[in-house]
Amino acid sequence: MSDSHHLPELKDAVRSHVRAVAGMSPTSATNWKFWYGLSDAVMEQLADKWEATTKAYNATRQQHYFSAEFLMGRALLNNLTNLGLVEQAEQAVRDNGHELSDVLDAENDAALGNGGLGRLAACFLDSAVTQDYPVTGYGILYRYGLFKQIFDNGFQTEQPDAWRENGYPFVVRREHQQRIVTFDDMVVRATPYDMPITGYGTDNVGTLRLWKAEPLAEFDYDAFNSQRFTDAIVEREAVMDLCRVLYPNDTTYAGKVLRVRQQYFFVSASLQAMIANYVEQHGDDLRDFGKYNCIQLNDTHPVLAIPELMRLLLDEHHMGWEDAWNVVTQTFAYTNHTVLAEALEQWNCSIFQQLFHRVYEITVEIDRRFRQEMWAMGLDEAQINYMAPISNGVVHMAWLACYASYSINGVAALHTDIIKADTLKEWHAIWPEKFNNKTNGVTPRRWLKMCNPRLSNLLTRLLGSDAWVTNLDELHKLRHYSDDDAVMQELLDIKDANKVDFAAWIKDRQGIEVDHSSIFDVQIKRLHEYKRQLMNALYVLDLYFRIKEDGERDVPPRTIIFGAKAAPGYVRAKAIIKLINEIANLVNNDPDVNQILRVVFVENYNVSPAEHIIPAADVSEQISTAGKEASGTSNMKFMMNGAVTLGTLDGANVEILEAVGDENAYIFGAKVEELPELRTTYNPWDAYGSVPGLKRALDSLIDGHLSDNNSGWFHDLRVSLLDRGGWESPDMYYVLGDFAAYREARDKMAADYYADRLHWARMCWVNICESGRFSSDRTISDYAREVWKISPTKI
Ligand code: 26Q
Repeated sequence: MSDSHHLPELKDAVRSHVRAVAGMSPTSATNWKFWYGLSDAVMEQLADKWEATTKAYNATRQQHYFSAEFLMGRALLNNLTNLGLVEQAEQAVRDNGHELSDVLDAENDAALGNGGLGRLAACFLDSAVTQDYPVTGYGILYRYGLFKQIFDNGFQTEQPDAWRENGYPFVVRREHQQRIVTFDDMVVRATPYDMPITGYGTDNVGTLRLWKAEPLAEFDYDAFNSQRFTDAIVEREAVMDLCRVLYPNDTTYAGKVLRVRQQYFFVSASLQAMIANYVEQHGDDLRDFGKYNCIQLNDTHPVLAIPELMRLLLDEHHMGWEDAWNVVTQTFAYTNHTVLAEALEQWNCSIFQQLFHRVYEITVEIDRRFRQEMWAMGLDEAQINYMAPISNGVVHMAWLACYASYSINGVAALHTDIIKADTLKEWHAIWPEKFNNKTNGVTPRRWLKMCNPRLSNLLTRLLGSDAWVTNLDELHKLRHYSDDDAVMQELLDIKDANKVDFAAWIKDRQGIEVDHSSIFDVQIKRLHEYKRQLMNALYVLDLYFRIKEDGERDVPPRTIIFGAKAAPGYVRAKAIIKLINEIANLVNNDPDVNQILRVVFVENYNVSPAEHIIPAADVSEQISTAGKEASGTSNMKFMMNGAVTLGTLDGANVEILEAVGDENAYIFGAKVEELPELRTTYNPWDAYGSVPGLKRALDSLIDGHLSDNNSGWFHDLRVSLLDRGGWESPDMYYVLGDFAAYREARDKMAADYYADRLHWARMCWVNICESGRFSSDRTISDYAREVWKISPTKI
C-alpha cells in the first residue's frame, strides 16, 4: 500500500474519470457517464487495499462461498457508504451540475440471482468483509441477469437484462488467472472477473469472483482454413452460451443440460484456482488442503464440486482415493434452502456420462463406497437405495452433499427442525452431529443505513453513536424510548416522510397515485403458490365487495402493494400476477372504493425497488403455508425498518415473533404440526360455503367482474383451490383453510393502526430494537466460529 497516500481526493479524481469516459466536460456528461466515471474513481480508491486483502487472505485459512447466484443490486452507493465517501461524492457531483440521486439511479442492478438465496449470498459477502473474515465468493458472470418484467395488459412478459452491455466498472478481468475447464464435448477457457466487496468501517476489501466462459482459441484456425468457417463460429458461440443467462426458476428443478454445464464450469474453475493458490502458498502436497480451505455449498447448485475436487486430487495431483476423500470430507459444508420436493436437483446419469464421464465414474465410486459403508453399518437395502448418491439412473445432488459434507445446515430454527425430522431424516439418524441451524440474516448497511437515512439518523442520535451499524444488538438499548411519546411521534413522522417518497417514486415509475396517509401493506417476494399471494388477493377482493356491495363503513384506508416475478414457465404464478393486476384495475378505477383502497403492483421488482419500498412499509405480509418457507429474509428487512409482521408461524417468522413478543406482531393460521391432521378432514368447499364473503370473492374470478382475456387462467385458479382433480389434492397450500383467520388478523391490524397511532409506533419501535439477531453479521460470525473455523484477518 506504499502508494496509497498519493491517491487524489475522490472529488478531484471524479472529474478526470468522467472526462475520460464521457469525452466531454463533467457538466455536459449524462448521468450514466457520470456514474461510470465516479465508479471508476471509487475503484481507484480501493485498488491497493484490495490487493493487500487478497494477499492476507491467501496466507491464512479461508472460506469459499460457492453459489450459482449473487443478487448484488447496485454497487456505487454501497461502496461510497463503506468507504465513507458519500459526502465527498455528493459535493463532487453537485459541483459538476448533477444530483447524486440521479447519478446513482443510472446504475443497473446486478441481478445475478432469483431471490432469497441469491440475495443471502450478497448479504453474506457484505457481513464477512465488514467483520474482516477471509471469505471469497465464487459464481458465474451471467451476461443476462434475471429477466426484466414488463406488464402487458396485466400479463407478465419477460425482457432480457443486459446489465453490463454498456460497461460496468465494478468488475475487473483477471486475464492472468484463467483456467481451462474440460467437458467431454468442449474445452472452455474460464476467465475470472473479480468484484471488490467493501465493508463498513474496515480497510479490508473482499472478492466476489465471477467466471466467464470463452473459447479456448480466439479462433480455430484449422477449421477456418479447412473451409469449416461456420463450424468454427458455431463452436465459439456454443462456448459463449455457457454463461449467457441466469435460469429464472427458483423452485422447480428442470434437467436442462446447459444448467448443469454452468454448474460444473464454475465449480471446476473455482477449485482449480483454490488449488493453484494452495500450491503456491504451501507446496504441492495437497493433503492439508482442508486445513486451509473450506467451501460452503449454497444449496445443491454447486455440489458437483464434490466429485470434481476428487477428480482434481486423483487425476491432476496424483493422490490416492483415501487421502483425497479425506480432504473432500474436511472441506465441504452444505446449506439446504428448501423442503419442496420439486426443487431438489436430480440429474440423469446419462447427462453426466455425456458431459464429464470421469466425474461420473468418480461419482459411481463414491456411490459404491457409500453403499458398502452403509451395509457395514447394518442399514437395509431399501434404505441404502433411497439414500445412495446414485439410484434409478439419477444422481441425487442433495444426497451427495449430505454424504460428503462435514456440516449440513438449515436457514431458520423451524426449517432445521423440519429437515432433521423429515426432508433429511435418514441422514440425521446416521450423522446427527453434522446438522446445525444458521438462521439467515440481512445486512443492516444496505437494508437500514443506506435505504432509510431518516431512521438511521434517529437511531444514531439516540444511541449517541453509529455503533449499531456494525453491532445491531446495540438497538436493544433504545427499546425504552417506546415510552417516550416525542420519540414515537418522530418515528411516525419518519415513516410518513418515507411513504411520501415512495408515493413520488411510484407515481414517477408507473403513474399511480397513492395516499401516504393510508396503511402501506406490502408483500414483495417471488411469486409462488406456497407464498400465497393468492390469499392476499382474495382478501383484497373480499374487502372491495365489503365496501362496494355491503356498504361497510369505517374501513381503514389501505394501499396494498405487491412486487413479484413469476418463473416464465410457471403458468399458475403468471395467472396470479394477471389476477392481481386486474383487481388493481377494478379497485383503483372504482370511485366508490378508491378513496379507501388502492392496489399497486410494482413492476420489475428487484433489489433497488426493494430499497424504496421497505422503508415505507407499515405492514409486512409473511403469509406462506406453515412449513414451506425455509426462512424468508424480507421479513427481517421489514422488521428493521419498523414494519409490523402479519404472518404465519413459518420460517424465521417464528424467531421474529419470539424476539418481539406476540403483542408486537399479528400471527394467524394453521401451524406446521396441525396441518397433517387438518388435511385429513379438509374440504375447501366447506370454506367456500361457510366463510362469509369467500364465495363472492372466488366467484368474481369467473362471473365477469374480472377478465383474464379468455385465457381461462382465472377459471384454473379457482379450480386449483376448489377441486383440482387427478392426483393433486385441491388447495394444496391451504389458502381457503387459513382465509378466515387471515381476514380476522388483517382486519384487526388495520383497525389498530388507526385506533392509537402512538401504540402502533411502539410496536414498530420494538420491532426495530429487537432486530439485532437478524443482522447477517450475527449469521456470519456463527458460521465463522462453528462451521468455517476462521478468524478475522485484518490488513
Ligand atoms: C434449481 C435447479 C435448476 C434451476 C434453478 C434452480 C434453483 C434456483 C434458485 C432452485 C432454487 C433457487 C432459489 C431458492 C431460494 O431462493 N430459496 C430461498 O432461500 C432463502 C435464503 O435461505 C430463504 O430465506 C427462502 O425461504 C427460500 O425460499
